[in-house]
Parts: sequence; C-alpha cells; structure tokens
Amino acid sequence: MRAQQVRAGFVELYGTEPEGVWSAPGRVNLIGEHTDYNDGFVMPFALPHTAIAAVSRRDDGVLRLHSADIEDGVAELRLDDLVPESDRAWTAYPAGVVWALREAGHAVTGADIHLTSTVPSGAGLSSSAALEVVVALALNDLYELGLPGWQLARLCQRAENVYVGAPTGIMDQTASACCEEGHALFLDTRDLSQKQIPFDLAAEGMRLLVVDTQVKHSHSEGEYGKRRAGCERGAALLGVDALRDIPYADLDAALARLGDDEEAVRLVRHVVTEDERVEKVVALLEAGETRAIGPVLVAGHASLRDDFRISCPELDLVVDTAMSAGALGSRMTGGGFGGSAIVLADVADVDTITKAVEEAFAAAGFTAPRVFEAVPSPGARRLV
Ligand code: GAF
Repeated sequence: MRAQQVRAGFVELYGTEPEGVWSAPGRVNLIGEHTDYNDGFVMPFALPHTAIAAVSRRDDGVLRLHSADIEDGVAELRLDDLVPESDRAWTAYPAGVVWALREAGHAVTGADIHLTSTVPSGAGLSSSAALEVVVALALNDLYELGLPGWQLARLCQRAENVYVGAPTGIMDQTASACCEEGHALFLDTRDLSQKQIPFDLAAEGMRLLVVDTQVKHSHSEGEYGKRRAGCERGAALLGVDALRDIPYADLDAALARLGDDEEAVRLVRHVVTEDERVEKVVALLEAGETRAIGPVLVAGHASLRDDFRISCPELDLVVDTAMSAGALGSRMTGGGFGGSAIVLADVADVDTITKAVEEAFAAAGFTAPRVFEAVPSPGARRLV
C-alpha cells in the first residue's frame, strides 16, 4: 500500500514510472550501546517502521530528491558538486550515500528519488540510517553493483561520518541492511560477522515496548563525539587498538592501571561490561531463557546512566516506572541524551506499565511519551 503511494508520488513528481521501490527499517537496539565504535558487540533488531523510496537512474550527473514528509520542492543537485558537510538538511543523507558510492569508485551517474519514512526522527530509532540504506540498496540494485548488505552499511556509515559529519558507529546501518524478521542481529562490529538470533517474544507471552520520550537528540552535536573520543583515549592509555580488546576477566586490572583517571575509568568500565552483557543476552536467548535477560537490560541502563552518563530524567523515569509496575527489564536504547527506552514485559502487564509510564510523565510535567510495540521485522528489501 505505502509502496504504491510512493510509486504514485514519484509519477506525479517526475512524470514517469520509477524503476523500482525499496524499503529500509529503523531499528531498536536490545543491548550493546556505545560498543560499536569500540569494535565491540551489538544486538539490534529491525522495526516495522521504514523509509520507502521510489527510484530511477539518470545518466546526466544530476540527483533529484524529494520527501513526501517535508513541505519542500524537489532538491536538484549536481553529483560533481557534492561536498562533505555542506548540507544541514535531510537531503544530506541520500546525497551522502551517492557521494560515498562514487568516492568508492562505483559508477553512479544520477538518480531521481522520491521517499517517505515512518521511522520517528530524533527518537534514537535510526531514522537517518533507514534513509541512507534505502537509497544505497536501490542504487546497488539499479546500477548492479552487487554489494552485500554489510558493505552497503559501511558505505552508509561513511556517508554519515564524512558527508553528514556525525561520528557514529556501524550498528544502525548494518541493522537496517541486514536484520531479519523474527530475529535480533548479534553483530561483531570489528569484522561485521553476524548471527541471526531467533527473537519471538509473542510466542513466549511477552512484548517489547518502545517508549519514545519525545526528547529529541542529534549525533552531530558534541556529547556523542566526546564519548567516542574518551573511549579512544581510554584504549590508548591501556595500549590496545580498541576497548573491545580488554577481556571482561581483565577489567579490574585495566581499571587499576587507569588509577584516578575517573573519566577513563567510567568509560572503559561501561564498554567492557556492556560487551559482556551482549554475550550474556545471546547465551540466555540461545538457551531459551528469554525472561532472564530482563536484569541484564536494567544493568545496562544503570551503566549508561552512571558510568557513560548519557541518560536523561525522562529515560530514567521510563525505566524506574516500568520496573516498579512489573516490567521484566527496561533500558534506554540508542545514542542517548533523549530518544527512546525499551521495556520487556509479560503481555498481561503491558497496559498497567504503559499507563504507569504515561501517568508518571504527566506528574513530572514531561511531554506525553509515544508508546508502541516493537516486533522484529525484515531488513532492507526491494518491494516493487
Ligand atoms: C547511535 C549511533 F549511530 C550508533 O552507531 C551507536 O553508537 C549508538 O548510537 C549507541 O550504541 O545510534
């Protein structure tokens, strides 16, 4: 249905049928936060919310972009004029992907693109990665580049890091490109090796809720970059390439070596324990002990709040309220400083927990949160 609407929108705008229609999802991260730029482990799954793009090739070096979600005309850009960090609008994401493909030597000669997205923006659910990946997949298919999902993810990350100017890791793009329906993706961000872990909560009488606090965040602002630089500094102090290289068993010794460098101690402790938590969650899910991941999620939140210091009052309120109202587990998800939290709960407790969170937000004078159920959905694919 949405695919047909986007196709019709393309015809209205550009006067011809698109060559195809593609979709790419946003994601929610179950566990493994701020580990991806430390070469560590993550475990996202795809949301049913997607970016959908109708696309055709051009051969005249022109890129035309239009979003059904934004009141604006068609942006027309010359490929030879694409310059990193020159665009602060949404168009930087698709244009950055075209730039990254060409920079990597792929003969992309232009495109007409019309898109729309249901991934909430600024909610920590990877709306930018969905935009990037849908365009990358469409051009990969149309220009017959033959790039696998993980390689498209790398190019999209380069678009975001260099063209957009946001120093993010590889998790979101890989999730959007590679996740599978009914599964969470256990990803080693060092070599991008992947394992699809069956994650069917409905079959076990549980639900995973996403609570969008409506506190908007942006990765091109300073705090994300500061954490990343702090982690790199910690790795350098410990003489390793990345914090991934500190085994959990050696954590105490590593922290002792950092002495009274409180900042480095906190960042290193979060990353090393978070990698351990991802491995723990994988082991529990593979053993069929889904309910037991709850306390691991809560421990992850405490680490992000107290050591990494990227939570905010709204996220903490979701976690505290949900746990008091009977949730099995809860934590902030994504980059932090706002965005969303997840709540794992038995079906029977979902309404009580949702109501408790909504009432707690109202009592605190916060903007009402948006609560929805997250079902592990398909990764990027061609629709038409
Ligand atoms: C954001 C980034 F884009 C990811 O790369 C990752 O670092 C995440 O924050 C934190 O885990 O979504």
